[in-house]
Amino acid sequence: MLNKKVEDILNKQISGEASSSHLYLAMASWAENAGFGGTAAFLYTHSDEERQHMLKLVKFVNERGGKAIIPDLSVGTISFKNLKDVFKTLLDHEIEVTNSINEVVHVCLNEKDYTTHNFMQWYVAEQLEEEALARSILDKLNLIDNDKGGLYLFDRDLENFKADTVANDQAN
Ligand code: OFO
Repeated sequence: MLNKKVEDILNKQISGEASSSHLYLAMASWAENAGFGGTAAFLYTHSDEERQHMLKLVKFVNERGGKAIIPDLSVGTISFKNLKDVFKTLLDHEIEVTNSINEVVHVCLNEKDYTTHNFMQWYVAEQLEEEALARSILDKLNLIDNDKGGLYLFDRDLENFKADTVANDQAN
Protein backbone atom coordinates (compact mmCIF):
# COMPACT_ATOMS: atom_id res chain seq x y z
CA MET A 1 0.00 0.00 0.00
CA LEU A 2 1.32 3.45 -0.89
CA ASN A 3 2.10 5.85 1.91
CA LYS A 4 -0.20 8.94 1.64
CA LYS A 5 2.66 11.44 1.36
CA VAL A 6 4.25 9.41 -1.43
CA GLU A 7 0.90 9.02 -3.19
CA ASP A 8 0.27 12.78 -3.04
CA ILE A 9 3.66 13.72 -4.43
CA LEU A 10 3.37 11.10 -7.18
CA ASN A 11 0.01 12.60 -8.13
CA LYS A 12 1.67 16.00 -8.28
CA GLN A 13 4.25 14.47 -10.62
CA ILE A 14 1.48 12.98 -12.80
CA SER A 15 0.15 16.50 -13.19
CA GLY A 16 3.67 17.76 -14.04
CA GLU A 17 4.16 15.15 -16.77
CA ALA A 18 0.69 15.92 -18.19
CA SER A 19 1.52 19.61 -18.36
CA SER A 20 4.87 18.80 -20.06
CA SER A 21 3.04 16.81 -22.71
CA HIS A 22 0.52 19.62 -23.17
CA LEU A 23 3.18 22.33 -23.37
CA TYR A 24 5.23 20.41 -25.96
CA LEU A 25 2.09 19.79 -27.99
CA ALA A 26 1.48 23.56 -28.05
CA MET A 27 5.11 24.05 -29.14
CA ALA A 28 4.78 21.44 -31.89
CA SER A 29 1.66 23.07 -33.25
CA TRP A 30 3.30 26.53 -33.12
CA ALA A 31 6.35 25.18 -35.01
CA GLU A 32 4.16 23.50 -37.62
CA ASN A 33 2.31 26.75 -38.31
CA ALA A 34 5.59 28.70 -38.44
CA GLY A 35 6.93 26.40 -41.20
CA PHE A 36 9.41 24.46 -39.03
CA GLY A 37 8.27 20.97 -39.97
CA GLY A 38 11.32 19.18 -38.53
CA THR A 39 11.02 20.96 -35.20
CA ALA A 40 7.29 20.19 -35.12
CA ALA A 41 7.95 16.47 -35.70
CA PHE A 42 10.56 16.47 -32.92
CA LEU A 43 8.18 18.21 -30.50
CA TYR A 44 5.17 16.02 -31.35
CA THR A 45 7.34 13.00 -30.46
CA HIS A 46 8.53 14.71 -27.29
CA SER A 47 4.92 15.43 -26.28
CA ASP A 48 4.03 11.74 -26.78
CA GLU A 49 7.00 10.70 -24.64
CA GLU A 50 5.84 12.95 -21.81
CA ARG A 51 2.39 11.35 -22.01
CA GLN A 52 4.10 7.95 -21.63
CA HIS A 53 5.94 9.27 -18.55
CA MET A 54 2.57 10.28 -17.11
CA LEU A 55 0.99 6.90 -17.90
CA LYS A 56 3.85 5.02 -16.32
CA LEU A 57 3.21 6.93 -13.08
CA VAL A 58 -0.58 6.47 -13.28
CA LYS A 59 -0.14 2.70 -13.58
CA PHE A 60 2.45 2.57 -10.81
CA VAL A 61 0.22 4.48 -8.35
CA ASN A 62 -2.84 2.33 -9.14
CA GLU A 63 -0.91 -0.95 -9.04
CA ARG A 64 0.46 -0.12 -5.61
CA GLY A 65 -2.99 0.43 -4.13
CA GLY A 66 -3.09 4.22 -4.50
CA LYS A 67 -5.46 6.32 -6.61
CA ALA A 68 -3.96 8.14 -9.57
CA ILE A 69 -5.54 11.54 -10.16
CA ILE A 70 -5.85 12.65 -13.77
CA PRO A 71 -5.42 16.43 -13.74
CA ASP A 72 -7.62 19.04 -15.28
CA LEU A 73 -5.37 21.04 -17.60
CA SER A 74 -7.19 24.35 -17.60
CA VAL A 75 -4.62 26.66 -19.14
CA GLY A 76 -4.97 29.68 -21.40
CA THR A 77 -3.59 29.94 -24.92
CA ILE A 78 0.12 29.15 -25.06
CA SER A 79 2.07 31.08 -27.68
CA PHE A 80 5.71 31.66 -28.57
CA LYS A 81 7.73 34.47 -30.13
CA ASN A 82 10.28 32.40 -32.04
CA LEU A 83 12.25 29.13 -31.94
CA LYS A 84 14.61 30.40 -29.27
CA ASP A 85 11.63 31.27 -27.09
CA VAL A 86 10.26 27.74 -27.61
CA PHE A 87 13.46 26.00 -26.53
CA LYS A 88 14.21 28.42 -23.68
CA THR A 89 10.71 27.67 -22.34
CA LEU A 90 11.36 23.95 -22.83
CA LEU A 91 14.65 24.05 -20.92
CA ASP A 92 13.15 26.08 -18.07
CA HIS A 93 10.28 23.62 -17.89
CA GLU A 94 12.63 20.61 -17.79
CA ILE A 95 14.61 22.21 -14.96
CA GLU A 96 11.36 22.60 -13.00
CA VAL A 97 10.49 18.95 -13.68
CA THR A 98 13.93 17.83 -12.50
CA ASN A 99 13.39 19.75 -9.26
CA SER A 100 9.99 18.16 -8.74
CA ILE A 101 11.42 14.68 -9.38
CA ASN A 102 14.12 15.36 -6.82
CA GLU A 103 11.31 16.27 -4.39
CA VAL A 104 9.61 12.93 -5.05
CA VAL A 105 12.88 11.09 -4.40
CA HIS A 106 13.36 13.09 -1.19
CA VAL A 107 9.88 12.16 0.11
CA CYS A 108 10.48 8.48 -0.79
CA LEU A 109 13.64 8.44 1.28
CA ASN A 110 12.00 10.26 4.22
CA GLU A 111 9.12 7.78 4.17
CA LYS A 112 11.48 4.81 3.68
CA ASP A 113 9.60 3.81 0.49
CA TYR A 114 12.50 2.15 -1.32
CA THR A 115 10.30 0.55 -3.98
CA THR A 116 9.08 3.93 -5.22
CA HIS A 117 12.57 5.32 -4.78
CA ASN A 118 13.85 2.59 -7.08
CA PHE A 119 11.05 3.20 -9.61
CA MET A 120 11.87 6.93 -9.68
CA GLN A 121 15.50 6.33 -10.68
CA TRP A 122 14.36 5.92 -14.29
CA TYR A 123 12.92 9.46 -14.14
CA VAL A 124 16.10 10.84 -12.59
CA ALA A 125 18.18 9.46 -15.48
CA GLU A 126 15.64 10.60 -18.08
CA GLN A 127 15.71 14.17 -16.77
CA LEU A 128 19.48 14.28 -17.00
CA GLU A 129 19.27 13.37 -20.70
CA GLU A 130 16.40 15.72 -21.44
CA GLU A 131 18.02 18.71 -19.79
CA ALA A 132 21.30 18.07 -21.64
CA LEU A 133 19.45 17.78 -24.96
CA ALA A 134 17.47 20.99 -24.37
CA ARG A 135 20.69 22.83 -23.46
CA SER A 136 22.50 21.66 -26.58
CA ILE A 137 19.57 22.66 -28.81
CA LEU A 138 19.45 26.09 -27.21
CA ASP A 139 23.22 26.52 -27.65
CA LYS A 140 22.79 25.82 -31.38
CA LEU A 141 19.99 28.36 -31.67
CA ASN A 142 22.10 30.98 -29.89
CA LEU A 143 24.89 30.37 -32.43
CA ILE A 144 22.53 30.59 -35.39
CA ASP A 145 20.72 33.65 -34.05
CA ASN A 146 18.46 34.96 -36.86
CA ASP A 147 20.38 33.50 -39.80
CA LYS A 148 17.71 32.06 -42.14
CA GLY A 149 20.01 29.43 -43.70
CA GLY A 150 21.09 28.33 -40.24
CA LEU A 151 17.48 28.00 -39.09
CA TYR A 152 16.66 25.95 -42.18
CA LEU A 153 19.50 23.51 -41.41
CA PHE A 154 18.60 23.44 -37.72
CA ASP A 155 15.04 22.43 -38.58
CA ARG A 156 16.26 19.72 -40.96
CA ASP A 157 18.63 18.36 -38.30
CA LEU A 158 15.81 18.09 -35.77
CA GLU A 159 13.75 16.12 -38.29
CA ASN A 160 16.66 13.68 -38.71
CA PHE A 161 17.22 13.60 -34.97
CA LYS A 162 13.61 12.54 -34.49
CA ALA A 163 13.96 9.84 -37.14
CA ASP A 164 17.15 8.53 -35.46
CA THR A 165 15.47 8.45 -32.05
CA VAL A 166 12.50 6.46 -33.39
CA ALA A 167 14.87 4.02 -35.18
CA ASN A 168 16.92 3.54 -31.97
CA ASP A 169 13.77 3.00 -29.89
CA GLN A 170 12.55 0.37 -32.34
CA ALA A 171 15.93 -1.39 -32.30
CA ASN A 172 15.87 -1.59 -28.46
FE1 OFO B 1 8.96 13.62 -18.30
O1 OFO B 1 10.62 13.86 -18.89
FE2 OFO B 1 11.09 15.66 -18.99
O2 OFO B 1 9.71 16.56 -18.44
